[in-house]
Parts: sequence; structure tokens; C-alpha cells
Amino acid sequence: MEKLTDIVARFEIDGKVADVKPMGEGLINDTYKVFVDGCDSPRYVLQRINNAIFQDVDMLMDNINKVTDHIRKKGKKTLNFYLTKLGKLYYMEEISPLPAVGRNDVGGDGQKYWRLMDFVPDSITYQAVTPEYSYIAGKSFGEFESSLSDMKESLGEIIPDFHNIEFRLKQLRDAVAEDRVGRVKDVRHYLDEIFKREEKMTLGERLFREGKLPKRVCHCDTKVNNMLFDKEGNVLCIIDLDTVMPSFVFSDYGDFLRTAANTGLEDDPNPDNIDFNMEIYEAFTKGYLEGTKDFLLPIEKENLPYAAMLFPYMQTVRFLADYINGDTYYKIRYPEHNLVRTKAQWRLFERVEAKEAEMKSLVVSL
Ligand code: GN1
Ligand code: MG
Repeated sequence: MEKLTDIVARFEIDGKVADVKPMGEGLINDTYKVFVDGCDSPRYVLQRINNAIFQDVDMLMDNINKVTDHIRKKGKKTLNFYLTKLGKLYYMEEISPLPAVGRNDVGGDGQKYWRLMDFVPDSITYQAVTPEYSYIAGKSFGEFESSLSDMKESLGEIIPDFHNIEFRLKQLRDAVAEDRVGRVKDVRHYLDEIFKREEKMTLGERLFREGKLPKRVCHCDTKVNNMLFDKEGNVLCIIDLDTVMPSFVFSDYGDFLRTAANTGLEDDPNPDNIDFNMEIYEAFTKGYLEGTKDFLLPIEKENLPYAAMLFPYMQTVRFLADYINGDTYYKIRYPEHNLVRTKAQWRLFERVEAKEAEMKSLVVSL
């Protein structure tokens, strides 16, 4: 394995690498900040792409390149990637033979893939936001979608069926049928609750098949910590562009609220900390409706409360499937982590579901 500093030196950079330190909270890729000589603040961000999940790294970087070019041409700030000395958008490190045990976050070809981008200076990330910041975030994500709505080039579907809840439920069913590590017996309650709501929660896919609901270019990972703010609360830049692809607008709207309106943590060990903050809901929705006013259809607007329920629901399904499969997808910090996440996301779902009527009347009034 190459040293991290040597990997950075594979790219066309200015200055000499002084240090590389871990950064961020991502559950998929590994991220580091890179310091160069003579400067106290980080200069670059180095990231190892989890190529067990993003198996087509060429398609991935090509998508990101198209998206960032498009945003940059509109005069907006976006991520800026560096080429390697061989002129590629990623560096491939040969690491075979594969480590025998552990979570599989290296693809079948046994290589590690790295990319390098600018560190965005004077930026702040949050795990939680105020209503005021949520309004700004809603507007920013709406505008982000709006600025991508005229993209001529098509994007590859980097993870097919990524936010397709019918597909995620099928994965859960398959995990249960296989019961690889004998965990199904402990999670029956959650499985029953999930499948009880199957009809209600698969509405989006049905509307799509009926030709009523469009797919648009979306970010598809709008967790609150994927947004860089400045000191005044303006959104400087939207990061983590791996999953930008065609999806329902519900993806971006719903996933932001899943993280920002949760009064607890995504993996809160105490579910009683978890509630759904309606002030955040209202502020974000106002901002989002303003940012999307040029293109949002009535059917999309009407179903925003459904989107707010869909994402905690889908995240429960995904965490639970990973728990049942023996923790092969998400990074975990302790053995029961995916179960704790499942319980926390389910509590959030219940809290959102209880506010369905309130959310609906609010959306109508905006
Ligand atoms: C993953 O990489 P990160 O942590 O931003 C996941 C999202 C989940 C999220 C849950 C490619 O995002 O879909 O919502 O974890 N990304 C992928 O926190 O699966
Ligand atoms: Mg992220």
C-alpha cells in the first residue's frame, strides 16, 4: 500500500505535501484533508472511492465532471478536481492481494481508486441546522436542481435503482430469506412494521409508471453535512456529488429533512432524543418551493409530505437489510451499529408519519 502523501503526489498539485489527516463523517468513501508546506489550513481533499459500491469509477468521475462543468459555467461554486500526472481524474493504486476479512469496500478488481479536489476554505459543515439555515438550504437545493434541469448531456445511473423503494424492499426481503448471520429473529417487529406500510410507501414508483411523476437530475445524498456554509449561513457549495443522477425530486427534499429536521442523531442510541422538527420542515419547504418555482409540478409539490416520510422509511429499510446481511455495506463503529441506526430511523419515521396531516395542510398553504 502506498503512503497517503505519496498518493497525493501522484496528482498535479502546487506545493509539497506536509500532512494528510482523516476528515468527515461519510459512511461510504474515506476522506482526508491534505496540508501543504507553509499553510496552516488544509489545501486539498483526498478521497478513496469505495469501488465495491461505485463499481464503474470511469462513469462516476465522468458524471461528476459533467455536473461540475455545468454548474461552473453558470458562475456557481462547485467542487474542483485535480488531474493526475497521467492526465486522469483518479489515481488507481494496485493493492492485490485483497485483505481476506472485513467489510468489503474494495471492488472485485482489487484496486484502490483515489481522487483529489480543492478544500473549500472558510466553509463550515453542520450536523444540525436552524430554521433560518434550513430556508437557505431549501432554496439552494432547489436552485441546484434548477441549474441542472437544462443539462444536455446525460448522466449514467451510477447505482441503478438507488432510491427505488420497491427495489430496496426487495433487497430487504432477499436478506430476510437468506438470513446469513441469523439476525432475522431479533428484528421481526421492524420487518412487520415496514411491510405493513409497503403499499403506502411505494406510491412514487406507481406514479412514475403511470407517467405522472417525472425523474430529474437530483443530488440524491442531500444530508445536511453535504452542504458547505459560510459564516453568514449562505450555502457556499454542495458536495458529495457521487450520486447525482435522475431521480424523483423527493430524493433531495426528503433526505435533507431526514437529517436536518431530526432532533436526534441518525444513529441515536436513545430514540427518545428523536423527533421531527416542524419549524425546520416549514422553513426548508418554503425555501425549496422558492428555489424550484420554475419547474416543480403540482404532483411533485402535493407529495412533498410523502417524500418527508419516504426517506426515514427507506433509510430504515437499507440499514436493516445491511444489519441482516452481516454489515457489508455501511461503515460501522460497533457490532450493533446498523441495528441502532435502524431503530433510530424507524423512530424518526414514526414521528414524521404522525405529522402527515399537519405537513399536508402546511404545504397547501405555501
Ligand atoms: C451514505 O456517503 P454518505 O455517508 O454521504 C449513502 C446514502 C445514505 C447515507 C446514510 C452511496 O451516504 O445513500 O443515505 O449514507 N450513500 C450511498 O447516512 O449509499
Ligand atoms: Mg457525505
